[in-house]
Amino acid sequence: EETRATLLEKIQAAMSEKRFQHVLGVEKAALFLAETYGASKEKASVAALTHDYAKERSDEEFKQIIRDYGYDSDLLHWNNAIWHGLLGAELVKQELGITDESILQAIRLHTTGAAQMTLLDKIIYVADYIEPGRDIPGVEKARAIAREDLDEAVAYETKHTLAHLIDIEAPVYPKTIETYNRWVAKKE
Ligand code: DGI
Ligand code: FE
Ligand code: FE
Ligand code: FE
Repeated sequence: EETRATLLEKIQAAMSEKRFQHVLGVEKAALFLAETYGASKEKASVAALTHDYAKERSDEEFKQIIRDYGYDSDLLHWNNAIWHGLLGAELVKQELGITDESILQAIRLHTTGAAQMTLLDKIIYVADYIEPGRDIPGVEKARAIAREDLDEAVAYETKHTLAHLIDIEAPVYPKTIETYNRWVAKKE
């Protein structure tokens, strides 16, 4: 177990000052959501602080992790956006010594969400989107929804993220579609 100060030092050393400020903002938002919805504040804090730990690693390092850890080679065709959480969780475990599976899962799912999400997964997914430093269009609406209904906030974020990906003609990761189908799509 690391002290908070040691953990913060390692995280700060792994990223730009701008990204470190984002991470501190996500922690603030995650603590608020944990308080509001009754999750562990300790876990929300650690997951928030570590969620983008690996974002500045090279594509080569991620490709090596895909090979070394035996991930499906289809993952080789994706990019940093998809790798930094899913594979970043392995680096958080190895390098920061965080072994709590619920925290590692929240890190893995923070970019795409998932059909099945725990309270902690939802908190990190939403906190990443609404943290005080974000200025994406609609973020004020997302913050207002997140104060009232966490599942609605997951749906709002998922819908707007997918709409943005389609707008810029980015490839959509299958898990992102699964998240959309579970949390946004109307049941027939
Ligand atoms: O790491 P952050 O910038 O704090 O935020 P994030 O991890 O939620 O998202 C990182 C990027 O990933 C962001 O530009 C949106 C993008 N993204 C989310 N879902 C998908 C995706 N990119 C692609 N190509 N496909 C997806 O399904
Ligand atoms: Fe991220
Ligand atoms: Fe996000
Ligand atoms: Fe982030």
